[in-house]
Amino acid sequence: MSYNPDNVFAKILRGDLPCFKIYEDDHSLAFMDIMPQATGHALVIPKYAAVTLADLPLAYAQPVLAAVQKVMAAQQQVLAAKGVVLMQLNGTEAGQTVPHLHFHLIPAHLSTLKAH
Ligand code: DGP
Repeated sequence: MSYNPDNVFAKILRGDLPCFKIYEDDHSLAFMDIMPQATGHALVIPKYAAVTLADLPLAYAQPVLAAVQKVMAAQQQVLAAKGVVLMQLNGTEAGQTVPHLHFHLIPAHLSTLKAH
């Protein structure tokens, strides 16, 4: 699938749409998910026009994963999350709704774990 620069995350990266930003560096942006699956559900996205993980050059994967690690550590510290679910959907058939690569970081609180 070719990259559509009108997708919502591209607009957030350009500053055309607001977000609740929690982390940013030269390669990545992290912000709160607008439809959280648990308290503290965050998204990490690369500042690279990739639709799926397959579109991300490996040179960009390393700094983006570093951002994922930082946000995950913050969730565990600030939210006292017992664990964090990392989810990443590739393609509409997989349930991907926003066509810009993103990682879901979903804190697993004790109450969330009990519900499963
Ligand atoms: P996925 O199904 O993996 O493509 O998940 C897309 C996620 O993006 C979904 O959990 C809701 C979130 N989302 C969609 N639009 C916006 C938006 O405009 N702002 C924020 N913060 N999150 C959004």
